Amino acid sequence: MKLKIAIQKSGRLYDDSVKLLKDCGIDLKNGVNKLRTESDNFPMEIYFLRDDDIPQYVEDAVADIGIVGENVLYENCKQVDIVEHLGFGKCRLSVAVGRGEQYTDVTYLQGKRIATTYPTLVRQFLAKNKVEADIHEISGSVEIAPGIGLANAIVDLVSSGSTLFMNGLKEVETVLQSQAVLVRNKNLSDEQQTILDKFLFRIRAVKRARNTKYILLNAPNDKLKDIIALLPGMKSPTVLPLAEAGWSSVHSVLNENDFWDIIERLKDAGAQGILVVPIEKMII
Ligand code: PRT
Ligand code: ZN
Repeated sequence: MKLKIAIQKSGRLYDDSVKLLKDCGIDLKNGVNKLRTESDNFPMEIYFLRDDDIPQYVEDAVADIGIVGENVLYENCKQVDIVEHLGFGKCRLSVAVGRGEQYTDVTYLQGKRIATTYPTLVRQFLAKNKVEADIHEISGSVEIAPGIGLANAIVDLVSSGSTLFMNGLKEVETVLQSQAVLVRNKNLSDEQQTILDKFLFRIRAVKRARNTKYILLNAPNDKLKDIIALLPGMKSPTVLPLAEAGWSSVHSVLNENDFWDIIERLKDAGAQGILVVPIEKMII
């Protein structure tokens, strides 16, 4: 028995999806063919597909699980379960209008023409905001639609915002925040679910490690109390004596989000020789 996972064949999610498998210790056989491969050391078969097809394949149990952007998943409205947010492929689906437009709120869109590749999500957004507009579905290069007079506004994915900027547009509303998620078929067998649980255990250890750093520092013993108060640690920090009397080495873990803030406070509290190193896996 092997768990079948569908990932993007090429594109923005490909590298991070393959890296996630690798970081989970799942080796892929190379060069089998471009559509599918399998792992030698984990009961998994990997299918490489277009991202738009992944929700359907998982709903139909052609694949048991899949990695896909929430934007694609919600647009397609397929019956699958989200089992984990993966923290990559982050972007937002936004409304954008010409930079010179006077935009105050969503009523601006009333009676306007909106170009998008996400008609379902746009329809839901307009209904929620009680606005009626004409949705013009196009299959790509949405950002050029206002410039060529095809639409007054667009709804498209944005990450850095440079595509909008280069096309003379400004972002005015967020329809959806999106990232890659792991989805699963609703009717997995017990055996399939057991493999998925093993995979999930590894994913969570990898995700936790990515969000955490290991920190080592030296501290004079009379400052230890203040310094330890700043460092939660997994249970509590490790404190070891240095060869030089009156000094200790303190080891702990730090959350990526609090990182700079805590480093500054540690320095102010008297910490010296601060080293910060990545963690590969983190099991709690
Ligand atoms: O061939 P296939 O159908 O599998 O791939 P695709 O071309 O449909 O998708 P792909 O590879 O472009 O994107 C896959 C997924 O990556 C998307 O469904 C999103 O979940 C996620 N993602 C994250 C993005 C972006 N960021 C993103 N910036 N997808 C697309 N973009 C595009 C956006 O459409 C716009 O054209 O990048 C441009 C904007 O980028 P900025 O940085 O200029 O704002
Ligand atoms: Zn696609």
